[in-house]
Amino acid sequence: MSSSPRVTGAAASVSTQLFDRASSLIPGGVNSPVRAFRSVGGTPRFIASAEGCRLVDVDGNEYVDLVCSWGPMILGHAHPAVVEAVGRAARAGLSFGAPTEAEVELADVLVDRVAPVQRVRLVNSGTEATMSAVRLARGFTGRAKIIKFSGCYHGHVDALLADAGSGVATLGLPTSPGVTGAQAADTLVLPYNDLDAVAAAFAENPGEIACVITEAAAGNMGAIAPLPGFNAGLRALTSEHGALLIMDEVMTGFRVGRAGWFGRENVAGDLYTFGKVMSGGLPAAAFGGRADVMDHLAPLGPVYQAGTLSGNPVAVAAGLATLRAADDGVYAALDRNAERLGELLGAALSAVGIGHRVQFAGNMVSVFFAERPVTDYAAAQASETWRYPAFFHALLDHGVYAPPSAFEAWFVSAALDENAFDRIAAALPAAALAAAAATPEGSRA
Ligand code: HOZ
Repeated sequence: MSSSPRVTGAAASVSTQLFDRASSLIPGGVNSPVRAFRSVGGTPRFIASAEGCRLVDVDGNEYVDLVCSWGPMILGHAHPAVVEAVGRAARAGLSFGAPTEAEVELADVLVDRVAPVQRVRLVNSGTEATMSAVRLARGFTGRAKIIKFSGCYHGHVDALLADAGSGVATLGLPTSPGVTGAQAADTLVLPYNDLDAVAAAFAENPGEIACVITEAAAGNMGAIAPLPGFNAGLRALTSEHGALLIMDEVMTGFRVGRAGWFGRENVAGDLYTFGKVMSGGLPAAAFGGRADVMDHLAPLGPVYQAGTLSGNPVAVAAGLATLRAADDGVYAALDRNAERLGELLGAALSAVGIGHRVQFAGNMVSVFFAERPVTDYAAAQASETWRYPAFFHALLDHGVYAPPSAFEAWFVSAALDENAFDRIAAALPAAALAAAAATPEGSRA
């Protein structure tokens, strides 16, 4: 680590000045709600640059990054091979609205890595991927109803916002105004990790359920891995009832292993959604799956889906370079770094005697202030989330950038080095003490 975080003096920081200005121009001052620090208090840090495992804000403060742009940056920031590929692609033209060779190559890599995926279509965001996959499932089956799980987040798709995780959980919203009753009426929301509830829903809605959509391993209510047999049970129930299983691997895909969560569990979905890592930090995503299902998409079939910037050559170049660099060594480093982070978190919180669970979903990590394992959204909500703001800010003050929400996973990169772990280890005792001293009434301005 080259420098210590600066102690801010009386003058307003540049981040504060920018946030004030942003707040008069952009709702809440941010372009995605979790960034606004609403649930932890304080002012979001405006980032000036990033390299490897470190972020530098506009005031010159340096942080060890444990958010990694919410998952994509498995190689660390500004990886030379990715930056070079992006530069080369940009110099060859930013967008054509016509097919390119590179998007065929990216599709080939995705199909090669995840065995149940036979066809893919590139889109621009994870939201688009899940929205399109659900439309396709409905078009393919001719059924309207869908099952999603409380605390799972599949982007800001109208039909999927009910009881969602991520920012919806962070802000404590049950759903969103603007989603009409009709848009949500066909969404059945069930508790995560509860196969009996899924079986009952199929029994109560015979021949009506088009699909079950699930995060392959939940990461948007904190990290909550599926209990053993849960995903396999979803596979069995959907097959039995003629519904499709959509595995949302936007977060887990190509992060928790070469073949994402599928590679860890070997439970095949009918459709998959991907994003984040597969576009190396640029805006691109994908959905894919069984050829007979995907071939219902226009222009082959009647289910319409399109995008002017889909398969954008610069985003595709970033994704290809990232996936080509993401070899077994990178995945081993990610797992090792997650384990090491978990050990440090556990040791610091144990030392101050607060009830906690350090949980993993592959190499996504979470801290729950809870006495028992957290296996669903109700348990995540029941945890002592009021301890998190103090914990978060103590880490931030010591140069460690954790997610500004108790309901988000922490993401490691393969670029974390000894110096970074030293900083995390040095920051944690104060953070654990701050969490221990927190009260349900206390809040940080
Ligand atoms: N959990 C979110 C994405 N999976 C965080 C990113 C955001 O909403 O800004």
